[in-house]
Amino acid sequence: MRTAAVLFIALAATATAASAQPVVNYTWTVSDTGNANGIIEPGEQGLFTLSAQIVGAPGGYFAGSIFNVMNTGGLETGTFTVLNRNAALIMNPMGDGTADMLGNISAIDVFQLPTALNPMADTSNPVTLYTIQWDPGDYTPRTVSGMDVHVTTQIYDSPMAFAAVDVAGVGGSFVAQVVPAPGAAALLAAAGLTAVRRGRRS
Ligand SMILES: [Ca+2]
Repeated sequence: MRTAAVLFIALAATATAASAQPVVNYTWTVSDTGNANGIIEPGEQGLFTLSAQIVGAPGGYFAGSIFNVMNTGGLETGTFTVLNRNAALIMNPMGDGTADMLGNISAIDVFQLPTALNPMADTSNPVTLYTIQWDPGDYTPRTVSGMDVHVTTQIYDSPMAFAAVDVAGVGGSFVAQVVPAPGAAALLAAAGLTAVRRGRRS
């Protein structure tokens, strides 16, 4: 009973904090260097793009973050080849997108000064932070996945703000498929459809 009561109080406190404080939600999109269908086919590299959306600060915009990209499955089987930051967010361009042996990328920094000091600031919300390119090396069929973890997250909480403020950042995750032949995924999907149709007829 005591544990349940403590848990309830903790949850209530969390809910209150979430409703009162701005938060930044990070989201990944997956594409590729070929036909951009998000399936990594022979000759293509994966493109993983991270965006940040501020919730709870009307007129606020992204200031910066230091974060890691964690390999949650199979990324060590290929190589991160390029890191393309949003051109507005290169005030402190630490971290070049190089992954370690385990496929993790550490301490990437994106940051911009406020519009009052920096007319080129990107005030989009959501805002695209960067794209990392991943070369699978070979096209053995497999699923790879990753997520972002944030050491810090800062925003300018209004259009007039001069100083960045620390807020909570909620990381996101991505999943991508590597396939051995062009159209393999489409063939697999077609085979699945055929099986479904056959199943319905019988
Ligand atoms: Ca593709």
